[in-house]
Amino acid sequence: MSTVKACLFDLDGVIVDTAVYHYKAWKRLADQLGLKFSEQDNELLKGVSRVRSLEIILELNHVTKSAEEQTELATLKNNWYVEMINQMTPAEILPGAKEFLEACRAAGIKTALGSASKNSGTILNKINLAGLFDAIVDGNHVSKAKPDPEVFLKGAEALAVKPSECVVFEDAIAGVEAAVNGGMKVVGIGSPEVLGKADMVVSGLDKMSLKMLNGL
Ligand code: B16
Ligand code: MG
Repeated sequence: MSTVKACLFDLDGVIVDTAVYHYKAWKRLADQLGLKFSEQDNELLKGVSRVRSLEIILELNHVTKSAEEQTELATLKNNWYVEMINQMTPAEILPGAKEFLEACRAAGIKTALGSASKNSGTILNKINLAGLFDAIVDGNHVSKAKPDPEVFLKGAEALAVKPSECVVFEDAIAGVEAAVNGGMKVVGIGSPEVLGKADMVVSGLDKMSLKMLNGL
């Protein structure tokens, strides 16, 4: 591809593993409501918005709730989740993430966050990484969830680069699809069996180098 001018990063599953906290908070809610919710079910919520996550849990249990109740339940879950992420520290940054962000910036490659989370600001401050992003686009700035490319297109716009000059790093299928739909190259973080639509798949940012961007 032409020279890479920007790297756009998903948050949960790429920079930190907040899925464990999402799971604990959703599980607490499910238990309180007498609903089933397993760690395997939690996989379905990765990269998915808060509202949609609750809908999925209700659907799995064949339960319906009014829009008002859903808002209350999602808020309750988020309060528990925020209590946990407020305790996060830089020790929770996934291996290689900080180093790769620093390498990008040292090479003049711009960096942006592209996350579905409305709590990304809190998380980045707690893990002390906010300063390594030139732009932050998250669930507070978009109206269309991944696989819609909105979050990444807004990131490219904020960095004043073309989509074709961007590489996205994503751990969720919907996120990989969002990048492809936006006309961007994408590196999947996880397993090739799951993230088959990505241009390249690595197990984590510790396995990534700037050199590898040229092969995309
Ligand atoms: P919040 P990402 C996503 O983050 C999580 O993967 C997903 O499980 C969560 O439901 C979503 O953020 C919304 O999070 O409730 O904090 O707004 O992977 O897009 O960085
Ligand atoms: Mg993710």
